[in-house]
Amino acid sequence: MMAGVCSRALRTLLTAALMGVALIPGTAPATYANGSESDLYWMRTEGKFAPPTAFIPSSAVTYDMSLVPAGAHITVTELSDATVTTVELSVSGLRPHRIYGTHVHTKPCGYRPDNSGPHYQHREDVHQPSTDPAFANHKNEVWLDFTTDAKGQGGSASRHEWRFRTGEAQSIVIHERGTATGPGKAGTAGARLACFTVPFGGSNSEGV
Ligand SMILES: [Cu+2]
Repeated sequence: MMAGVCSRALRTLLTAALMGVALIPGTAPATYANGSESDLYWMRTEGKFAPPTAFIPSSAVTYDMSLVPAGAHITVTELSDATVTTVELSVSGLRPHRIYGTHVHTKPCGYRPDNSGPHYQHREDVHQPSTDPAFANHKNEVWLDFTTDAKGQGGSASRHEWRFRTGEAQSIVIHERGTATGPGKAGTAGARLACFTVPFGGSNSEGV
């Protein structure tokens, strides 16, 4: 009981701290993480999208500069304890009034859009790519679809009662349209427009 209360207080505190960092203007793109030795893992990382051919490689790669322009910005935070994982995403510099499907994928971004691998799944579907709604759904995967405002800014958040398996969640992929949910197409969201390599934390156990 006490552990629950403490963990909740700590979560609030860390969320405030992460938000505080986010509010500092002019902060250089960087990653902050506390490591994953304990039950608690927090991480905040940001990036500026650049094409895969950029002279200075970026952890944020755009494959379609008309829909995710070079220079667009992304910030991702994760906060997990023994039982709950929350992920928050915010973007700016995208096309206005547009829905972008967005998910956590299993591999880091690469030169090609498919380098980021399939979606991270808590319970893994043996059939990949997985389009069975029993597996490809927002509870078993991390979906972070968002709609941009008039300025091209947007954001979303997810909450799951499980933790990532260590090393198996490594990127955020932004797709061309909102995520489908029907049989045979669940989890699909069109072309992979952009990708951001993210150090999601996890646990060697599956958590609760
Ligand atoms: Cu995806």
